[in-house]
Amino acid sequence: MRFDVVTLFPEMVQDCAVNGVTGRAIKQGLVDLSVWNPRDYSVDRHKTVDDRPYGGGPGMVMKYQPLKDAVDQARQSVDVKQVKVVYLSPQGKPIKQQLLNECTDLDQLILIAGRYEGVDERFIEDECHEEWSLGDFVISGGELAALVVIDAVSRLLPGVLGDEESAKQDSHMNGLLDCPHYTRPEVVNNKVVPDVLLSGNHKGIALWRMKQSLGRTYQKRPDLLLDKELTAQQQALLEEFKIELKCK
Ligand code: 4GX
Repeated sequence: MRFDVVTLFPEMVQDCAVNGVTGRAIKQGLVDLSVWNPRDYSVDRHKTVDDRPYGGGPGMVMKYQPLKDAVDQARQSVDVKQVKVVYLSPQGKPIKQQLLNECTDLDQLILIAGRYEGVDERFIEDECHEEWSLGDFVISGGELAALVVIDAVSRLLPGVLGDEESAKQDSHMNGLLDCPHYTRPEVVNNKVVPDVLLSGNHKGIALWRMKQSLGRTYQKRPDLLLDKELTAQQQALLEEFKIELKCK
């Protein structure tokens, strides 16, 4: 899969993406990343990419033309079918795992990382398919949001994670939070590892983990359970969790 980021800070994106899981995916050729600086497409001698807002007020607005030309170059640099252009902003649709899962079918995802107060609305309307948000808070530019998307989508692509670290076990992949994890030693601060995890009973371990996932989701993110159909077995496990909670 191919990612393109349109950004005034291309080094910020490149330098970050070369590390860890995304860096490995790029080296293995499973992911391609290109960056496009609107400043390179500015046509005046000062390389202007922003201007004052119509109607007045503080801050600057990114101009249409340098952004449009940068996106056009990103599009023309590869000949692929499934392309999506996404603008990252606090006005966007909140990013959820499901939205990112759907991106794995794309050939090319072009991410627009804005700076200043925003970009000319006509660019968003006419050149971007969707507008996405990390959440209800403000960061100083879209680069970190683009990096979040690249990281979260890359780890879903076949071959990027090994079988051991498979994304299937992650929180949110099944609409639930992850279960607790333990490693050696068996006792820390007088707390012991739950018996079942030492039992070697794989069926029992799987059931315990599902019960903990359901229980933790119920305790920490009850809103997630409203969107989810539980199986009869899952409902029973959650009821057990609630009873055990009262006994504590
Ligand atoms: N999830 N930002 C975009 C530029 C901007 C300013 C005003 C539209 C209107 C953000 C987020 C985010 C900060 C990226 C402002 N765009 N991006 N930038 N939350 O806060 O993705």
